[in-house]
Amino acid sequence: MTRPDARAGRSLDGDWQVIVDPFDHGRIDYQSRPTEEFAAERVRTGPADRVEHEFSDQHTLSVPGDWNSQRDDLFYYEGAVWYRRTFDAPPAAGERAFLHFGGANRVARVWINGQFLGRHDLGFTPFEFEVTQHLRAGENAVVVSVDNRRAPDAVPGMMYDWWNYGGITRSVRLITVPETFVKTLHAGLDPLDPTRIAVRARIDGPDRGVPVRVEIPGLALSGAFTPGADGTVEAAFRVPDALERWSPERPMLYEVTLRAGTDTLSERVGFRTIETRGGDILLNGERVFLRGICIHEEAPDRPGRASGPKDAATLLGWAKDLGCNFVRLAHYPHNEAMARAADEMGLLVWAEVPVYWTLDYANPETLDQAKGHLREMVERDRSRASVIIWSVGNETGDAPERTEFRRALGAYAKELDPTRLLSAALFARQIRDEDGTLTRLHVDDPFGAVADVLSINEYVGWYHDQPEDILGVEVTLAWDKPFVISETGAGVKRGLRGDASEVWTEEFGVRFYEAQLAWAESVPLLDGISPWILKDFRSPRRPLYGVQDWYNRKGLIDETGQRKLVFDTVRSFYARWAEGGAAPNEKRP
Ligand code: GCB
Repeated sequence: MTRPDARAGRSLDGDWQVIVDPFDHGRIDYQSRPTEEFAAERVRTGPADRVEHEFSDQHTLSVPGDWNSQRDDLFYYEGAVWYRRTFDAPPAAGERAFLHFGGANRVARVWINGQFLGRHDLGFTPFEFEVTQHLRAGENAVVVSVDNRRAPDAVPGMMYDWWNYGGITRSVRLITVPETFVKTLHAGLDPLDPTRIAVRARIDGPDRGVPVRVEIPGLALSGAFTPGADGTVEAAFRVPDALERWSPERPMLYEVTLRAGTDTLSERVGFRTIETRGGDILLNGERVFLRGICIHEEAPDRPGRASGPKDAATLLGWAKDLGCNFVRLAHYPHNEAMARAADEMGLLVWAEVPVYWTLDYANPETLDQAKGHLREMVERDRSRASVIIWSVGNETGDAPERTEFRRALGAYAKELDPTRLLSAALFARQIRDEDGTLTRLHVDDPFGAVADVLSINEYVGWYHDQPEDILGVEVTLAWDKPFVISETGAGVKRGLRGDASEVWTEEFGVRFYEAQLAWAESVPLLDGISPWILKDFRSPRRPLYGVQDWYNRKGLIDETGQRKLVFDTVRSFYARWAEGGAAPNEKRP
């Protein structure tokens, strides 16, 4: 549903009682038969009661939040945890109630008052259940089991470079709406005819055919429209001269309001166009260079997952300080507040699904799961002017079944939303001369044929070669399309000072970025760059004692929020590119 945060109802954030369940005892009995043992919420009623588990206020976890950062004994935990909380919400006549989860990683099963509502298998997108019929006067109880075990056929799969944070990681709300209500509301410029504003909505409930009013007061637009039999509203307005298009420099947003019967829902929407022409990315018809930074969904001021508007404002505020007009939200859909904040603050966004490294690419069910991620992310964020790129993968390689997988996903992205650009973070082919010197990066991953933007992750000077070896390296592309460096970076331990030849030192980092960005400046084909990464982040692949300690150290900022010297290195290049028009793509005619 659109704008769960703006709906009447109540937050269910806060402390939830929990039972940690490493052997799935709550779901499977000792003979491996299904049971609803924990969902039944048994409590000890007296000294003779032989129940062997119970929810209690002495054992709680905070929601939203991952469990790994809240309890030392759950730091490495991959398994099931059962959550429970109660609330009073008497059912009201003429109202409907929904239980909305912003996200839970990964498989969530939900019960209310002992009734199973359903499950959701995707760790980074919202889901909800209608509970109108299940609410009762007095106390109601919600039980959720969340299981973050990795699975070979899941998306993401078994191997990735970020922490597998488990839990109800995003906010939970009990939402109340009138019987007939505006379930979804999306608006933007009509991609086929940008002289028109298109508004699409879905009315749900017994009166879904009722005529609705759409209003955009800031543009003095309003009109009455009749939904189709399924409650779909398709409204269009001619773009008035007064419309100010959304851009990073002036992130203008307009209130779009839809009234259906007794329900009213508003969205803040920016209007802009995004397209490519030959090797250029055009925002509102003008060439744009993406001064970017990659971001993981980690909190800026505490360990663990980020969530909500405050974290989003801090993280994106850091990106603004860096001089960015673009952020890559890696490697999965971030919480809803991120793209909303990007809309408000004026940052272009690359949004991605966790199709990463090794997956069971030949398995149709794995593809279905990847499509699910994409569908739920697009459905949630399709009104965000900031979002310009849907990315369907990262470093998956070019084996035929992998390319086929991404092609299918790319086609699906275009079907869901033809208005945005399609990309994926690819590898370039490294061309070397006889003595091994890197001379050229050639981008010809077959996915490039269907992508709108060719993007590569490139770590010359960190995983191989020396930082300066990038200087003079030529880039060639198999297609005349925009070209972006979606990642580059080096590990730096903040505060570790030394010689620029010593890895992990701040000096090495500065050396690395000075070479990378000087080179970037010299590549006229380049349309953008997003270094890896804004902030150090937890990773199970980074155990090096005293240096990494389970953090990937490629952040420009460390895990406590302190900036490394590299922050200023990148910032000074971006300042120059923003001011003087010295961005690489402005050097071509
Ligand atoms: C990559 C991956 C990213 C890693 C990064 C690294 O290419 O896309 O997820 O964290 O490199 O630090 O190696």
